[in-house]
Amino acid sequence: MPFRNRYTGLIDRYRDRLPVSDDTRIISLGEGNTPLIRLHNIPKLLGKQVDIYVKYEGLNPTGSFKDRGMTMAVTKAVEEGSKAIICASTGNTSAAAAAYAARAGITAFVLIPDGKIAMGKLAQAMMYGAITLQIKGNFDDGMRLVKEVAGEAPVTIVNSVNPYRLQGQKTAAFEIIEELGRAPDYHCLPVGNAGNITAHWIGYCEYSSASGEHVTEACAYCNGKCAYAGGAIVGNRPKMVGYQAAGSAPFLRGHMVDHPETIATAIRIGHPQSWDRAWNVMEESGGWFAEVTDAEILAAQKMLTQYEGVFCEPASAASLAGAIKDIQSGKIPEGSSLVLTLTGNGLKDPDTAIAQCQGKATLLTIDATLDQVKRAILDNMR
Ligand code: AN7
Repeated sequence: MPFRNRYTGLIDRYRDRLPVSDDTRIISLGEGNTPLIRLHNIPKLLGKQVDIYVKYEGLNPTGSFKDRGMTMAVTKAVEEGSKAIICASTGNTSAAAAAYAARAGITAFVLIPDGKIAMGKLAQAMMYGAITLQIKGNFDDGMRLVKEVAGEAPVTIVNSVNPYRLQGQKTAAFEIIEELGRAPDYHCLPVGNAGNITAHWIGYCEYSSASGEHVTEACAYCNGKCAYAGGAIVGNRPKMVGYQAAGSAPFLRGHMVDHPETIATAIRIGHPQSWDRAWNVMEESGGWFAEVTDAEILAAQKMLTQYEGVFCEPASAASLAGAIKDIQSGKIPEGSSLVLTLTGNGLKDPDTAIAQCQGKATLLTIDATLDQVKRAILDNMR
């Protein structure tokens, strides 16, 4: 007898809205179904009446939202007979590709910028057994090479230019609507290649529309076959807000950026792959792009851990950093509901976290004596 109530991943859960058949062998690690946590303390600190939820995507199997897209991309690659996948990555895509390839029994090749990915992500790619190519270049160089080599070698690209990636990632929007009962007023995400913001918009549009035809230009991938695509919008849709790191902000500059820099290495991307689609998302949803500095990103990351007990990686904190600015300026008015996607787990980047806390009062080195432990307690009660 099968165990009937087991959660078996997002493809199984949203099978009717994804491009799979009953015969498809699903490659899953139980991704999706991540917590939507209501913030209690930060809205009070801001002194604003806003209802903020964080979608903690760092609790996916490899620690980021990439698993949603990768379960679909690898499932379809295997179905189509592929024996190897390839991606360029700032770290999280490579971790997910490596894990799902291992699960499927195929080879993963990953191109990562030498020295510019967080330690946890490098450990993942290596442990899962991906052939890891560190290139003397950035993500954008890697992406160009991946596209070129895919024409000359038997490998399937699993970057978000692969249409199945966004199909998997759209399911985060489904989960949010199901949990809240409707879409939030604003949905804020960090933006690198802009695949995820596009995928969320596809998800919101599909869910909010009646049956019929294709509703959104951003949803170029479904070819009008979305189960929920339709002309009539029956539910609400959020304004989509995309935050970029100031040193890697092509959407703010209005053109590609050749030498992107930011401490949030996950979004150190100057040539976004979903450029046109993301602009369409903004136009259709009435949302906007904004930028945040590295200092603001780190402050937001610290705030989330210290005041809410939620540890995300720096890139993810861009969504909170940006939302705080837009709430404080009134651009996001009081009375609004917001969902912020926390795209990756804080454990991915221990170096940045430790560097941020080094020398701070919370890290004490003491003798192994009762006296010193007692003093540390009495001196440091909140
Ligand atoms: C934590 O892993 O592009 O705007 O190669 O890892 O959909 O690109 C990572 C992107 C946000 C940006 N937050 O998402 C990669 C990669 C985290 C990320 C993004 C990424 P997109």
